[in-house]
Amino acid sequence: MQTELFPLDDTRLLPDGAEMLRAFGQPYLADIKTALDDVLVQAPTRHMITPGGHKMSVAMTNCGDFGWVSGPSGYAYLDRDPLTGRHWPNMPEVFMALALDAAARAGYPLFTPDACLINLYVPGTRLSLHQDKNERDFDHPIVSVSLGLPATFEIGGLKRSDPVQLVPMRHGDVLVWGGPSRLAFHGVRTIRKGIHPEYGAQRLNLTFRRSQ
Ligand code: MD3
Ligand code: FE
Repeated sequence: MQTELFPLDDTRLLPDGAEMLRAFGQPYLADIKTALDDVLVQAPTRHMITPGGHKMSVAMTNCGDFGWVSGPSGYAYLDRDPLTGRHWPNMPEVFMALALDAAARAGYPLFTPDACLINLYVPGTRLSLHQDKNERDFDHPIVSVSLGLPATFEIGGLKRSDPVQLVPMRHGDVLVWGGPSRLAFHGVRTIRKGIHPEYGAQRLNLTFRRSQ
């Protein structure tokens, strides 16, 4: 049973096509931590530069066949890490297993991600409202897994000016969005101070995508 401490936790108001799977990652979390530590050694997180010339407060890296990168000349999915010139680390089996399991549960049994973007937040960090539209085919959903400190997602509509809904995300929660919600504006509110028993003063988010 889930304890309801958060007054704004009304996931019935999620956009059509978005599905919240509370604590769905739980059985995978121990193996995910081990695999993630290994990925982060091979491809450390870094603060990418936006096309507007700003340094992102969220630190990012990737695993899988392709990785999302941002730089002064724009956004792209690349098969190599520009920092090392090497291929991104392989997608760990436990990552893939969780992504496929969650997508199937949400009604996307054919989803096969080729990219996993790893976002690292420390308290004070936020991700401003944006759309994920650098993938080739928006028919594929995206699967998001939250780890460590809690966060509040802002979920809007298809226009930047649409009102946003606030949805809390906690360690082990999984959100799948596709169909009519695939291009919804979204962001992550400033992470509050705290210490997570496994991740310390950090939040990590995995987003599984089909980039090509
Ligand atoms: C879209 N990452 O990497 S997805 C990203 O917590 C990104 O780091 C978030 O946005 C993070 O591009 C996790 C947030 C999200 C939540 C709900 C949505 C995106 C959504 C609902 C509909 C569409
Ligand atoms: Fe996004």
